[in-house]
Amino acid sequence: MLEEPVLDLDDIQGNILPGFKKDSQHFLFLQIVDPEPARLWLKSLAPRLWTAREVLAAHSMWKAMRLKLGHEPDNLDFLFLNCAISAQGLKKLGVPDIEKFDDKAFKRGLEERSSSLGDPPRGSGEPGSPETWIFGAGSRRPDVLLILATDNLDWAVRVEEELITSAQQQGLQRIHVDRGRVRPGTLAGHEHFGFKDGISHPAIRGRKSIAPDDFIESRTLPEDSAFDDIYRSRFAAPGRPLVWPGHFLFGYLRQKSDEPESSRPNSEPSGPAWAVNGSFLVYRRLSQDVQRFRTFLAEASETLGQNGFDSDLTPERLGALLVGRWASGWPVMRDPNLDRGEQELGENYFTFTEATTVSLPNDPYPLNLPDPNGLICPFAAHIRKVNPRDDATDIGPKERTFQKLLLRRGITFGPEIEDKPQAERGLLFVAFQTSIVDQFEFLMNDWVNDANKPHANNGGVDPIISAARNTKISLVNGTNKFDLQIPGGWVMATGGEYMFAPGIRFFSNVL
Ligand code: N7H
Repeated sequence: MLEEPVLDLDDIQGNILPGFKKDSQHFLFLQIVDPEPARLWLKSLAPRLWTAREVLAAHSMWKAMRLKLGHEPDNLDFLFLNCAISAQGLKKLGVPDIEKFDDKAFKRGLEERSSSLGDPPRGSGEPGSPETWIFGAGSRRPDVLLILATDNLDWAVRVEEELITSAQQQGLQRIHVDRGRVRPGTLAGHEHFGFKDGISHPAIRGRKSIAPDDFIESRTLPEDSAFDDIYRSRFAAPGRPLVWPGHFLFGYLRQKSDEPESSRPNSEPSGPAWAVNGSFLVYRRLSQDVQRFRTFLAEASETLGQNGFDSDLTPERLGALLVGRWASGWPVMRDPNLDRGEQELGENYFTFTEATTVSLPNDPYPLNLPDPNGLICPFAAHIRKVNPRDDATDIGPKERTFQKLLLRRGITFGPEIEDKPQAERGLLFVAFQTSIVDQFEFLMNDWVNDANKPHANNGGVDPIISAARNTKISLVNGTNKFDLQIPGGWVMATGGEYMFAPGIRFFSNVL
C-alpha cells in the first residue's frame, strides 16, 4: 500500500475539506468592474479566509461541546468565509497562466457549457435555458464568489452586508446573492422533495501530518470484522470509498487506472503552478417544483398499481425507487419495501451488483442481495446513476468509478412549501473536483442524461435531476418490466458558474 500524502491543510480552503456544514450558507456573487482596487480588496481578504485545518478544529470543538452539554451548544458559533474566482475573473485580475488548466469547461464557463448538461439550449427561451437564469449568463456572469457559513442567520446577514458594501467601494459590484438554509426541525439535512441528503461522500486519502496514521478521514472499518485486505485498502468506512486527493485538489496524485489503492506517478492534474491546493467549484442553482413532483408520485404510483406493478405501491415507495433511498436515507438496496428510518450505521453500506456479505456489529437490518438486473434498485435511480458503486459500467470495471466522484457541499434554499406554496425553493448544488469535464460534466452528460449509460440496458435517464422531458424509465417487478413515463421538469437550472477555489496563499502571494 502506498503512503498517502500529507495535505497542506493550512492552504486548502475549509469548504473543500472538511466542508462547512453550517445551517446558513450565503453565496455572494460579484463582478469586477475596476480590476486594480478589486485585486487589492481580494488580497486583503486572505487573513479572513478559513483554512481546512481551522475548520477541522472548529468542528472538533463544536462536537466536544455537544458531548459535554448533551445537546447542541447555544453559544458556540463560527463564521466561516471562503472565496472562489471564475476564469473570466482571473483574466480580469491579470492572473498569469490560466491557459495551463487543461479543463475547457472551466475556461469557457457554465453558460457556454449548459446545453451539454441537458439544459434547454441558449436562445430557446425555455425555462432552464441560460437566458432565463437569475444570474450566470450574458452580462450577469459572476467573477468572484464569497461563501459565508454560520449557524446564526442574523450574523450571516450582517457579514453579507458588510462584505458587499466594502466590495462595492473597491471595484466590485454585486450580481446576485443566494441564501442557503438547512430546513427546519426534523427536516434538517433533507432536500425539498423530502429525501435525506449529504449521506454518501467519498473519503479523501491523505494525512494531516507526517505521522503514519494521522489520516484526515479516519478509518473506521471494525478491526475484528471480516472485511478482507482489498476492502480495507479501498474503503475508509463501510461503503465509503477512499479517493486519491488529485481528484479533488491540484498538486496531488490521482488514482492508477483500475487500482483504487494505488496512485499513478506524475498524475497531478495539469494547471498553473499557483493552482496547487485549489479545486474547481461547480455552482448550480437548481429550482425544485415540489408540487409537480408530489403530484407525479401520487398519480404514477396509482397508475402503476392498477397496471399490476404492485397494488400496494405508495407515492413514498415510488419516490424511493426513483432516488435509490427512502426519505430517511435508508437505501432501497437494504430494504425495497420498508423505510427503516434515519440511522447512521449502515445507511451507506450497500452495493448493487453483488450482495454485501460482511455484517456490521450492531447492525440489525438485512444486508443487500445482489441486483445485477435492476430488480431491487432501478438502473435509473438517481444514486445508481451518479455512483454505480460495484456495477461495471460503460467506462469499465467498478474500480474506475472512484475517479468520477465529487465532493458535494450543497445546501437547500427557499421556504417550506407548506408555509409559502408560491415561493421558489431548491438546491444550491456545490461540488469540488479537479476536472469539471471528467467529473461533474461526465456524470451529467454521460450517465444522468443517457438512458443507456452507465448500464447498457436502456434503463432510462435520471428521473430526479435530468432536465429531459417526457422520457421513460424501466421498473422491474419479478419477471415483469414496466415502463414509467417521466414528464420531468421538477428540477431546473436557474443560475450558476464554474469557479476555482485557490489555496489561501494565492490571495496573498499571487494577487
Ligand atoms: Fe444528488 N435527491 O433528493 O434525490 N442526491 N440530487 N445530485 N447526488 C443524492 O447519498 C438530489 C444532484 C449526487 O455516492 C441523494 O448523500 C436532488 C446533481 C451524487 O451514492 C439525494 C438534486 C448531481 C450523490 C439526492 C440533486 C448530484 C447524490 C442521496 C437536485 C451532479 C451521491 C443522499 C435538486 C452530478 C451518490 C446521499 C452516492 C446523492 C437528490 C442534484 C449527484 C436524496 C433533489 C446536480 C454524486
